[in-house]
Amino acid sequence: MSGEYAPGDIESKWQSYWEANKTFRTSNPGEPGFDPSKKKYYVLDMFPYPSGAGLHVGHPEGYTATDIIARYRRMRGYNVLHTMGWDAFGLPAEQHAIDTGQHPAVTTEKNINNFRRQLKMLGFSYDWDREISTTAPDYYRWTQWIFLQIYNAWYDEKAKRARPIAELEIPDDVKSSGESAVREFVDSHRLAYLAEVPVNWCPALGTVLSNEEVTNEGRSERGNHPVYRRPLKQWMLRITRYADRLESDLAELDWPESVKLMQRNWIGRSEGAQVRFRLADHNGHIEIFTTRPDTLFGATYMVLAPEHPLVDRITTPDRREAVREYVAQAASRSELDRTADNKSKTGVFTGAFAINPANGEKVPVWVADYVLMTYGTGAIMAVPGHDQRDHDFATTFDLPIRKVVEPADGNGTFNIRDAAYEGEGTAVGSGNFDGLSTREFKKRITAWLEAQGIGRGTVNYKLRDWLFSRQRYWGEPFPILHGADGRIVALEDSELPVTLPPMTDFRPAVEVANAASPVQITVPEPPLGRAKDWVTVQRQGASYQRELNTMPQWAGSCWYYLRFLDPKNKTRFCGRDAEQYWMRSARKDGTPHVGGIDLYVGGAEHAVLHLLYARFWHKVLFDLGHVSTPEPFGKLFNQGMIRAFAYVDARGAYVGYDDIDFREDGAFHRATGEKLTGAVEKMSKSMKNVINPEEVVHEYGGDSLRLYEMFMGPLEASKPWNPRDVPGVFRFLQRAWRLVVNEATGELSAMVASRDAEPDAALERVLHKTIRKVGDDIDRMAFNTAISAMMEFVNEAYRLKSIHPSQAERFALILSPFAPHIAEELWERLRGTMWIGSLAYESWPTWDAAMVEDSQVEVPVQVNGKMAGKVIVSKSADESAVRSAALADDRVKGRIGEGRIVKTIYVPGRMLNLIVK
Ligand code: ANZ
Repeated sequence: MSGEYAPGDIESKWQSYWEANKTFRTSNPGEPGFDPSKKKYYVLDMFPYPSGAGLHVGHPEGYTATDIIARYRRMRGYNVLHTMGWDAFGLPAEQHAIDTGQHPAVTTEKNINNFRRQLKMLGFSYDWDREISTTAPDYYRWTQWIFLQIYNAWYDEKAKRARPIAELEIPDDVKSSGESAVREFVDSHRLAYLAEVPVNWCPALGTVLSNEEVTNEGRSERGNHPVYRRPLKQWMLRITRYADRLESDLAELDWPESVKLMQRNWIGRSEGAQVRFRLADHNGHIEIFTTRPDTLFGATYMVLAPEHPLVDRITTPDRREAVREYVAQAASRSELDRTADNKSKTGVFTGAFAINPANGEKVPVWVADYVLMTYGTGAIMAVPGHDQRDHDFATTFDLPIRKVVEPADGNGTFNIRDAAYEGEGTAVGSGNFDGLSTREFKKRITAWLEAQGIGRGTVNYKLRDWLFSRQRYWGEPFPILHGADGRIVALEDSELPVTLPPMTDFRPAVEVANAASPVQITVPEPPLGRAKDWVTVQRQGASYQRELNTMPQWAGSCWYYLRFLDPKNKTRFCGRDAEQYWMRSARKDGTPHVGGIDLYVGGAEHAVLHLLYARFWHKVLFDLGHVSTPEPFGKLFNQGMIRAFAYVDARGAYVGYDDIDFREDGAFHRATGEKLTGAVEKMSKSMKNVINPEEVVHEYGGDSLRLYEMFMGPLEASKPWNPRDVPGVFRFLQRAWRLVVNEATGELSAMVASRDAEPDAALERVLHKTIRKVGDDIDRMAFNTAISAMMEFVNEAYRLKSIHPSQAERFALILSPFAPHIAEELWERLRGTMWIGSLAYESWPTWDAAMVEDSQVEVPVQVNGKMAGKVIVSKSADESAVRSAALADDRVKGRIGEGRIVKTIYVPGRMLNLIVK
């Protein structure tokens, strides 16, 4: 073999070796090769959606990080589970299939093959025998099974957990009302239910979208199409029942605080009180929800949501027409639009009044669309002095504004006429409660309201139930049948999977709006409706229709980490032993950890939805006894976004890298010679700054790509790709190679000393430090600094022009998690005939405390309290030794000048201060 560093050759050699020998195959408990004495480590990547474009540089970023950790942990003696699969259902696959005229199954398979090939080029140590795709019937069979678990469960508020629907107690009065009443009662408790709800209908995509898939501008995240509100019968999952647990269990998780905060905001827990206002001229009352019961004395009017059931009843005859008109008009606006932060508020007076329970005042009741029926009680007490929305409204309609909270800092310039004061402070204008702090007031008034029987403390959540139907073809079919009488029948487990019918025309019925034909906001039948043979099912003599919607893309990714544990299991979603081994973890004190996956790495864009939905499914499975931990992802890490320089010419047109000549003094257009301006941007085709990882691999090798992505900066940071830096890490690998291999002969290089020689002691010290640093840095996920340390080690070895084989071997071992191919090759060449096989399960090299202890310290020296210089002294040096070292230093000498030292203050190892007169 020739001796040059040829990544292409050695990388394909080792990839074939790992594949042929199943080097990274991982055994489950009970399987041959399983070692029960080892601890487990489950490190998971967010699996990719296999797009037609192939891998982008963001994928290898997180995947290299987890691969480093997986390889490192193996060497540290753990059983490591490290897997990869495909999140392959969903809109883009289908959109692509529609654009190209190919069936989504065909496109998806092609894309998966391409992704797999590209990932293998990077040498990731996945157990490929565990590969899964959410689109495979033997996978989605279990997605359907979990849906049935959810469908066949209800939430027991007392026990605070889900229970099988069979255990739901039916009240006697329901029982006595007959079978259909019982069925209705049961259905209304299921965690999956059908409901007519206002949905986000996107005609251009031909589907309903979840709130999360709609932008603040009311357009689809995907494709930026207009989205309309309309009512539709949809499958909903009762995630709201889990709001409190989803919120409170966050505290236990080792996640970035920013992600926890986003989830908390999404769940939107708010503590407050429900208060009844008696109607002045009717029987009955209006119940409101407020987070500020302490402002009750400042409530000068009330507002009902336009959809509130009381609106019709209390509106006085003279106001009826105006109110009806307003309510009709409000119905066409989306919630988003209604709650948008804007000063212009609309509304109408109902003619009715209610009584403020705090002071007995009569307050007018209005209808306004800034109050939503879907939050709290759908009615509010309006406190314009202390709520800006109410302030805007009161200003518009000339309603009284009253100050009942004085800012604590006594801000004298504050004027309640100009704006609401929303902060806390001291109560004023509140009768007996005056002078109380906001917090104290809240407590007292809530107790008072409770004592009066007109209110109570409550908690509300912003979280809504999860809309779970999509009107598309390329998704999991529901295991649900509809009877002719409207009855819903869930399939039995034995009837799964319900596979997608093969269709040639799977396009959604889309509408494109234009001036000539405005969109029709009626929802056409989903594409599955056209698979006539599939749709109708005969069962026990009756005819049923299959559910025509499919599940959203989130479904498959809600539980894939569980299937990885036991992907071939034919009788369960995953085996119990496998689940308990890989998911259960103990804290240092032996108590179980909330979540079983030891490390989950992915982009911050999944902070809310995927992670929240998966936690919800996991908790349902936990409640039903199918999994053994209450949380799936114990530790989460978000990688930063990789961006890249985009270059424009003087006209502002983007210029691609291929047309650029990069020189010392800047970037120049190859053809015109024009100097270009560059700025760091998100990678995008339109800005011509997309880096194709495959091209980088072809030019420099997979090891260099891995190393570069880890060397760019801290993993969590957003950072720009710099094409000119890739050769830098390539050269480091080449130097490491030449340290060991003679390029001309392919033999070991002359720098590799004889095995019989004594290893150089100074290099040995540097090596021990490097081993410690690289290990610590991997634990901290600070890969860039680990790489710097290895670079320094190589420099040191070059300086000495000699390295002992045992030192080179240990270097290869610590390099191996980062650049596994070259490390395997160096290891093999160093071990020579002593060795056959991979280094993947070698022990991580050890370091000696004595070897890494620094024997010298740097002590700052001050003269009269001002920094004068530094001296390097032995750790054991005493005051007089440090002082003489200081007096020998030119800068210190200069500072002392003609002066006389009258006092010496020495803090051992930290500081020397010379007092001079
Ligand atoms: C009186 C009040 C006084 C309020 C004050 C706030 C400040 P969060 O924190 O988001 O939960 N509200 C209640 N139900 C509503 C609905 N269905 N639609 C629109 N607004 C509603 O917000 C709770 C506050 O939002 C409640 O507290 C209520 O206004 C309003 F100085 O009540 B507050």
